[in-house]
Amino acid sequence: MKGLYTALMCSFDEQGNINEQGLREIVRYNIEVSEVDGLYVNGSTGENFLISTEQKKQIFEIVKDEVGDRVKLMAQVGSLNVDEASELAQFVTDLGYDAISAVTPFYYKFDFEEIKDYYNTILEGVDTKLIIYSIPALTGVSMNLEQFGELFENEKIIGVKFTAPDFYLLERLRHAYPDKLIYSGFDEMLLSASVLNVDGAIGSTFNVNGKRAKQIFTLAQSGRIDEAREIQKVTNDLISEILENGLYQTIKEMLETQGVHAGYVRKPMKRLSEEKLLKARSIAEKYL
Ligand code: NGF
Repeated sequence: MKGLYTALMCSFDEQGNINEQGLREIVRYNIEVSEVDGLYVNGSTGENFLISTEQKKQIFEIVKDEVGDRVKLMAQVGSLNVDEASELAQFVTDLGYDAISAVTPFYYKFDFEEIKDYYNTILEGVDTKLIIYSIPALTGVSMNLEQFGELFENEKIIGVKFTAPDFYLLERLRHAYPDKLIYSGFDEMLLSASVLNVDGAIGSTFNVNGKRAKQIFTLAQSGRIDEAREIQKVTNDLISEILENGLYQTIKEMLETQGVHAGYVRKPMKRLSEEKLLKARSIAEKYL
């Protein structure tokens, strides 16, 4: 399960319906052009929190059908509705996904016992292994070393997608849990995380920058830090431009320039203005 996973985008049409062909094209682009090791399906980048349970299932099915066994697949099933999360965990297990992942429960101020119960409930009755999805900036949920340790006591919890700029905690986690899988979640910090010996990374910008990301990771693993730093610099120039123009919308438009029908974002996300569309195309021309 180690390596680089694209946090997969989903293609939606103007009405917000799933564009199956577009989604299949995004999958193929990631596997055949970017050559990533796996796909992280229905995460933030997949606009997961904006779609219905049926749409989530449809996306899981289409992606598995398109991928087959070509790359590893992780399914983000986390939800404020634990019943939905459990249902999706069972659904993707039946489809043959390699692992599930679940975002920490958010919005309400859940205490740690509640968070632990959430994970154990999702895992009841399914054999699939789980990666915790920790993203404090969006969920407001920060966990410390001991709390991660308590979650890891459940042997089905095999790792964490660590999307935080806390390198002290990352180093402590790596040291304390050498057998757990740690994935870096911020693409702009991939080199720094790789130096701390993470097992892989999961990122939105890999949809268009997967090759560079893989180079950074591979070079860092073999100690070629100066070369990795050069590529992280170009990557961060690209990420800065993407973030300034609108993250998911810009990545979608960049994919469109490559003949991949990535489509539109779902409301309440807004579409790019004409000016920003042109900017997205010029970013693609510069970096792809
Ligand atoms: O999009 C976000 C929100 N984070 C992603 C990634 O951690 C999300 C990250 O790649 C993800 O994996 C998912 O879809 O669930 C950033 O977009 C990137 O580093 C640019 O900041 O923070």
